[in-house]
Order: sequence, then C-alpha cells, then structure tokens
Amino acid sequence: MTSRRDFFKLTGAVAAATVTPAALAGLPEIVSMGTPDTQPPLIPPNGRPYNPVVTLNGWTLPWRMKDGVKEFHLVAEPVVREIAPGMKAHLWGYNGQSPGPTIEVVEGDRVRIFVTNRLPEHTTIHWHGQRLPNGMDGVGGLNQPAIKPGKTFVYEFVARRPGTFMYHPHADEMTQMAMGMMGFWVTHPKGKHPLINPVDRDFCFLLNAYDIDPGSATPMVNTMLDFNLWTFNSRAFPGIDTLNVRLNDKVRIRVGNLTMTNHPIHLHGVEFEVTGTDGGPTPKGSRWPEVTTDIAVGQMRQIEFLADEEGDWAFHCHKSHHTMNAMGHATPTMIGVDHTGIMQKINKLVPDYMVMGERGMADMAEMEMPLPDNTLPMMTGQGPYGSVEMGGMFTMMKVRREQKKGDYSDPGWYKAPAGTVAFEYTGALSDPVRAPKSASPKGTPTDVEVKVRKPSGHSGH
Ligand SMILES: [Cu+2]
Repeated sequence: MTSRRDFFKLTGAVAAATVTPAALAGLPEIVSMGTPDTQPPLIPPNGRPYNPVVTLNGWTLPWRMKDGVKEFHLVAEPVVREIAPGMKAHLWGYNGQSPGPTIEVVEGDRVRIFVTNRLPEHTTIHWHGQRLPNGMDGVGGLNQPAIKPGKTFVYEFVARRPGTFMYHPHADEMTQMAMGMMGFWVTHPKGKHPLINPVDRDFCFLLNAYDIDPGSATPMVNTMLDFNLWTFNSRAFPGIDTLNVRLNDKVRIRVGNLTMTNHPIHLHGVEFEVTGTDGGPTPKGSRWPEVTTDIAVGQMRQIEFLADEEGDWAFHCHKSHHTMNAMGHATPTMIGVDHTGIMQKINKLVPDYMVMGERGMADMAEMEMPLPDNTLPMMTGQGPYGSVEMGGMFTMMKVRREQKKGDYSDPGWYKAPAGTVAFEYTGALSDPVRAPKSASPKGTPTDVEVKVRKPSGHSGH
C-alpha cells in the first residue's frame, strides 16, 4: 500500500488529492463538539509550545503529529447551534459546531488539514490571510476543483507568518457563509517576537449574522443586509459567555468579521491598542489608545490592554441595532402617540393586543410578550439591577481580583463597593435658571410651540 507521503510524492501535488476509502483509515480521528459552552484552552500536548487562546463559546481542534506534520481533520456538515437558550438554528458548520473549531499552530509548523465534505453540495476551504502555495488557497474553480459531497481533500502548507486568521468556504460562498461556515485560526510566534506581546489571557471569536424568521430555524441565505440575529461566534446575548479575567491581567482579544457590514466593537472601562490586523502585528508607531475599533467585512483586529479596573464591563458592537435580537425594522415610531381609547377598541377584536413603544421601547424588555416558537426577545438579559435591555453582539468582560490564574469560570455579578454606584437623588428639584430674554434686533422672538405628550407614571396600558 502506498502511504500518504508516497502518494503526495507520486502526484507531485498535494492540493486537491481525493482520498480513497482505503486511505481513510490513515486519517486523523474526527473530533466533534456537542456543547456551545466556552471550552478551556487546549494546552499543546506536543509540538512547539505556545500560549493557547480561548475561543468564546467555542473550542480548539486537537491535532495529531505525524512525521513532524500537524494533522487536523475538519468535517463540513449540517449542525444544530443554540444561538441562546430558547433558540436553536439549523446551520452548516464544522465538526458539530458553527463556527468550526479554532485551529492553533506555531509559526513555521507544517500543517496538513483533511477536509471531509458531508454537506449536500460541494465546498472548499479558503485559509483567509495565510501565505501559502497558490494551489492551497481554496478558491473553488480557481485554485482547485470543489470538494464534492462525500469526498475528502487535503490541504498542506507551512504556517509562515504569526498572526490572526480565519477560514471559510470559497464555493457557493454566499450560501455557505450565511449558513454559518467559518472558523478562527491563530498562528502563534515561535519564541519571542518584537511586535507580539506575551499576554495572560488571549480570547478570540468571529462576528457573524443570521436572518432567521421567528418560528423557523434555517437562515434565509438571500438576505444581504437586514439580518435579525447579530452574533459573536453564532451566539447572541444573553447566550454569549462573558470574558472573565483577573485584575491586572494583560488581555488580548482577537475578532474577525465575516458578516455583511462593519462592526464598531466597543469595550467599556479601559483603553486598548490595536496590536494586529489581518496582515499581522502592527508596527508600534501605528498604535494609539482607543475604546472602539471598527472592524470591516473580511477584516480581523486584535486588541490589547491591561485589565486594571475591577467590574463587569460591557463589551459590544456599537451599532445599536446590532445589540437587539430578532427585530423587525418596518414598524413606525410610536413615541408620543396617544393610544388612549384605541386599546379598548382593539382589545375587543384582538384580546392579546399590546401597544408598544408609546413611551420608548424599554417596555419590550420588561413585558412578557408572547413570542413565537424558536426566537429570542428583542431586548433581554437580567443584570443585578434589572433588565440589561440588550441582545445580539453584547457581552461583558468581568475583571476580578479573586479570579485565579488560568480560571476562566464566570465569577458572578460584580459587587461594587459601597458608595460607588449611581444612585437616586431624592432632594427637591429647583427651577432651572434661565437666561434673560433679550430683544432681538428684529423684534421679540416668538416661542416655538412644541406639543409634548408627557409620559405618565402609570405602568399598565
Ligand atoms: Cu455591529
């Protein structure tokens, strides 16, 4: 029997090598993940040492060493992904999950990835951002024939530059990415690197978006912009795990964007620097402090900071519609609209009818509005002081003095020291001091008439 090595030598090309059933026995074992919980970092059992990353609501794919080559096995397949408790999506992904597992290697590693296609249509994998032989770049039709259902292809290259990468199909790309096919890739530096700092915690996740009608489970793949589920690693708040760190940890967060729009990612509490992009580590002179970084489609950013302020700090996309779940956009604004009288009339026809939005939308989070099956409330999530009124691309970084080194578990809500929480003022409110009216050269200005429907304190409608 010819070994795989001989087979490569014989054909002279590693790309696009279909694997015969006999050779399948020589494949690395398929490892699959069944839980959406954040898995602990995978300490490298062999090969060159590195400081592993933690994938938010994800995991790192184990490998095997064969003759000095790191071998991975990715299986493209339909998966069921819990977007948040109460909602499951029928997606396509890799090894049981969407996104697929994170691949972690070290600069200079020779990597061989077996890709088995269990989808109903052909696929490929493009290794976004990598330096590699052209035939390994994964664009179907351009660099290789597509991988037909049931077939396994082999990709092999040396991870030449350290940094933050992604992988995704480059075959029926619009459909397959809308269905959740993507994954993260980190190439760690071999030894000390002048532009890559050692950190205590290194998190990563992808930005993705789905359009799933309430009551259904499969994304609408033809949607271009009006998605209704904005996710970190195919999870929406409150389904996204928190980033738990120890006070004074050096923290790195790597984010890649595979949605159809940009996301200004904003961290509360500290300033960070962008220390890397899809092109690798940034030169030191290009770094400046900021609290929001915009991540365009197809881009990756890695941010770094010292977590030197205790607390539960919000971490989210700053587009306010991206921190909402399952919302329709074709509804009129109801602020200031007087519903008095109308309600009773409508209720005679539709007993369950509720008026929303007359006093803003915060009621949405408090009211127990009946939802269709398999969808998420628009604004939700209970915090220690009430509803957080968020959804989508929102989570928290929890910084704690007591958090143990290497402990990624959720420490619970922050207990703020007495006297450090915003509080209600209960004294008397004096009338505001107004500037004296001065006559304008063209005569006395007339007051603009503004009709304001003042909100009443009542809670029911
Ligand atoms: Cu966004």
